[in-house]
Amino acid sequence: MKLKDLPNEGPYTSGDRACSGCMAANIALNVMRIIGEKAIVSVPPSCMSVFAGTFPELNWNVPYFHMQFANLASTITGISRALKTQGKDDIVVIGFAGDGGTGDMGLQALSGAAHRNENILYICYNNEAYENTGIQASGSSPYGSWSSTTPVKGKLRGNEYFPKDIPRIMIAHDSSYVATASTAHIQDFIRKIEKAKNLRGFRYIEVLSVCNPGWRVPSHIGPQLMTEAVDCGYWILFEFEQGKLTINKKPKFTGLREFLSKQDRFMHITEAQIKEMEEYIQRRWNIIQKLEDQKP
Ligand SMILES: Cc1ncc(C[n+]2csc(CCOP(=O)(O)OP(=O)(O)O)c2C)c(N)n1
Ligand SMILES: [Mg+2]
Repeated sequence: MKLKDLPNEGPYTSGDRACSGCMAANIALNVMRIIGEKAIVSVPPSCMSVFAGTFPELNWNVPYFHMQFANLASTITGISRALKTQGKDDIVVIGFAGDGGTGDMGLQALSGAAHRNENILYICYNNEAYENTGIQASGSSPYGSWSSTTPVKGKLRGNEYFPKDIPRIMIAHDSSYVATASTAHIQDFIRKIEKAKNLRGFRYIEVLSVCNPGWRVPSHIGPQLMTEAVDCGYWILFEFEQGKLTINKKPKFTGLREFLSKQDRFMHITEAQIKEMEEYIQRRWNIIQKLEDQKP
């Protein structure tokens, strides 16, 4: 489907309380424009649960469930199995969670669901921190980034760890479908959500999600940053299906410095840290390229 063919609105309605320019809201809106009304949605504690999912002001025009932080994948597994028992095969059961709810707190339930190939679509909007509770670092926070738990003070230069690679963890489960995406690459995004809608079994899509207060950036800059993230290799667009990985866009490997310099969470970053990030990007690229070369 082309962007122009999508309905202007979907079952994620306008009037949420997300920050201006929030890419997580943009992801919810666009996923639901593609999936349509035959869906059941569930969101654990996160920005998305706060800005769109507090009764009686829900933005979801489909059945919606909120649960505890660690058990999104188990919750949607239960919903999916109940639908199967009822003989209903045309409803997409979707979980949306942040990176903390996915790669840290929710990883155990997520791993179990992937291992059992549950019939669910799990979408992680990765804004690279526990943003909702005041910008604490998560396992997905980038190296060198400032957060309220990775301060910049004296010898402390922000986050000392490199992010864990959740899509690769999901690939290791040999899941039915795993993809990374960005709404700034909208045609690729539409294709992946459509594909996931039509597939059955465990599907995982991780979407980069700029957070203006967390990344310390102005509210208009999200799409530009996500474009730059793909160009410099910071965010690699790929998909894994039936044991085969495909890279969807080869990075140019230029512009990392400019990408970082636009975000005040990296305001303090040193030359040595930039070099370490460049090396990390290259290391990860080499691993993903090797996965692409592997035969299913
Ligand atoms: C067991 C438990 N621990 C902590 C919290 C508090 N809490 C609510 S949302 C949140 C952060 C969620 O981070 P993430 O999943 O990345 O979503 P984001 O806020 O970035 O959208 C935390 C720590 C909670 N609700 N439950
Ligand atoms: Mg987050």
